[in-house]
Amino acid sequence: MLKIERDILGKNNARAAENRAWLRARGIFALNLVSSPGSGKTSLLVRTLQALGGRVPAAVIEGDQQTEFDAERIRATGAPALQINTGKGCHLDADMVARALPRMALADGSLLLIENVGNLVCPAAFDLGEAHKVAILSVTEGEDKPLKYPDMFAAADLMLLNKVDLLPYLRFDTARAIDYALRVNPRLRVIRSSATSGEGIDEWLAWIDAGLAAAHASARRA
Ligand SMILES: Nc1nc2c(ncn2[C@@H]2O[C@H](COP(=O)(O)OP(=O)(O)O)[C@@H](O)[C@H]2O)c(=O)[nH]1
Ligand SMILES: [Mg+2]
Repeated sequence: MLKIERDILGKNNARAAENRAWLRARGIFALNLVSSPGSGKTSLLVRTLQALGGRVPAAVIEGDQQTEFDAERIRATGAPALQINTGKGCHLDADMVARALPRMALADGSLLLIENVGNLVCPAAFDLGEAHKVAILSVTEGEDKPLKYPDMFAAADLMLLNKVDLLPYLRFDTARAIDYALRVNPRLRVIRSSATSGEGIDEWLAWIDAGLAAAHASARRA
């Protein structure tokens, strides 16, 4: 079992490194959005694309076990989206992304948003070649999730604490949730967000802009 897992992850890491080099050469800033189902990944992406308003070329890879629903929600904003259905699989892997990249006609310097399969466990172990994993935790999930599913929060560089518009209706201790997440990953950046009210979207866009600038600079050096 251990050997099989090592082989699978080793192969995935090699493919992810190829993706990372491919993206770097083109100055493309790629994010891997990970969370449990229903935390608001697609809603945040729609809101983000609307707020960007075409200012930056952006494209989306949607991962779900079944259906094209999320890709259709993205395309309604005018942004291109490619849906990957993983069937029985509980996460995207680097090879799936490698096969998607050349089919997407991505502009140099663009933003690539990858919505992973909703699952707080499997996607943590699989590097896709992204610049950062972004974990979304919604306030309806309970503040204990970073401690129960630490790998995901340890692998992420940013956590969007989403659905904060619902806080008045819940017993959710925001400070405790953030404290738990930081215990697992002291370097984690946290942004409180709401895809519904738009809270935090400016801060999230500023974080994206900084990443895009870094990706562009890195492509110029390459
Ligand atoms: N109140 C509230 N609802 C949200 C927010 N973000 C997403 N939702 C709702 O949560 C549900 C799941 O959202 P979706 O974007 O499909 O989540 P995903 O499975 O992570 O892609 C939908 O009914 C959304 O309307 C938010 O910030 N506030
Ligand atoms: Mg979704």
